Amino acid sequence: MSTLQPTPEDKFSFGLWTVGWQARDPFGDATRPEVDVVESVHKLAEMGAYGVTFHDDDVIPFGSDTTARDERIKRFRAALDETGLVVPMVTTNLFTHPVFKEGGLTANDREVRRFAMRKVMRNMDLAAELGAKTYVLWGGREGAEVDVAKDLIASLDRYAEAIDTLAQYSEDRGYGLRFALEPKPNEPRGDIFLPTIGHAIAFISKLQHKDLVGINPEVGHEQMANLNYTHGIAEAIWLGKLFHIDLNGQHGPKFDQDLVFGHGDLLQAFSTVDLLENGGLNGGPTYDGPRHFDYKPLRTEDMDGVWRSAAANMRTYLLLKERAAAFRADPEVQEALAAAKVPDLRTPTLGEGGYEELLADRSALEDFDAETVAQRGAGVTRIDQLMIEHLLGAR
Ligand SMILES: [Mn+2]
Repeated sequence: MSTLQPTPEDKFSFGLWTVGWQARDPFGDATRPEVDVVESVHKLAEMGAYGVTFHDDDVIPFGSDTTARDERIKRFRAALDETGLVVPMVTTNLFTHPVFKEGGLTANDREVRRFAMRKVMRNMDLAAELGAKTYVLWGGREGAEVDVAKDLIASLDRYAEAIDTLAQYSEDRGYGLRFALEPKPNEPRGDIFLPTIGHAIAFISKLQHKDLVGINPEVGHEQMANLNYTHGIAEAIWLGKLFHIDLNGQHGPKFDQDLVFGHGDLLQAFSTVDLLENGGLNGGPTYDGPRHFDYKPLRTEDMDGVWRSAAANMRTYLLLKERAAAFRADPEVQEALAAAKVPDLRTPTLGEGGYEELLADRSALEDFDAETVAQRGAGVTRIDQLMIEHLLGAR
């Protein structure tokens, strides 16, 4: 079906660090050569992506002088102009250089914190220049291995100070950026601050610029914490805080696998796509931002495998979108959902008479037959199997 050919309307975007990953891991050296960002931009555009995202250091090597920096940016911009790819999101690398080993925005060392803040601000200038709308902050080194070697309360003060400062800077310069915090429970730090969607959203509620700050949840990061990604983004959508998403795959709680989207927990990938595409009030989309892939091509692969993995992310998303649409359109599914009272959950529990009417309703308590009602099956297994049958192409 033609719908499986990615087009810019699908809003697929990739981090330059994904296809550019040379596959160095804690136990082994790189298995692939360096990839020129210009080549990545062209390849991704040919494959039907609409955007690329980057950390400052992905485009401009750490420590470049102004001349080298300008030259790198010029080449990158030319590739964007040639291909029509957009830059919807930009982020900062506050984790690779050893200077950030004890933290960036929350390092104990104030000099490091001030450098980290300047590094973000400089890259925000570039983000705005390239038309980015979202600025992601993943605090990979914001955390600790030794709890008492960190003032945990002061860390949150400094984190909030940094994010409010960055938001103020964007406002003062007219950049119009929105900020998206990316939770992760651990790795590279033993424990990372703002470890889950819930922690991040609660943190945002204390910020001065809370309206400008939302989240960028990543599939594998929630699943590393044994949490349900679809439930997590549902809450973010409900709160108006799903500013961006990072799609990838993960097989349960273990190290961060960064697999291709759908190549980990496929059933949860299905419910994620179904929520994003069909979870709105009238069965429409709940999220209109980029479908951004943040994954790592397997270390076993050569460059051919890298480009195949990039295509696999988009094709898997489109396949799941197609299966989810077929599932929703199936009359037997609709009937099973109705039998399980799924649509009824949208009806408010109270009637127009409020709780007074509820108190006066004897059928709600005095005459309520809990024993009989408890005997009704909920009809969930039927729905589960119908989903599996659609996913396996049996319907
Ligand atoms: Mn990510």
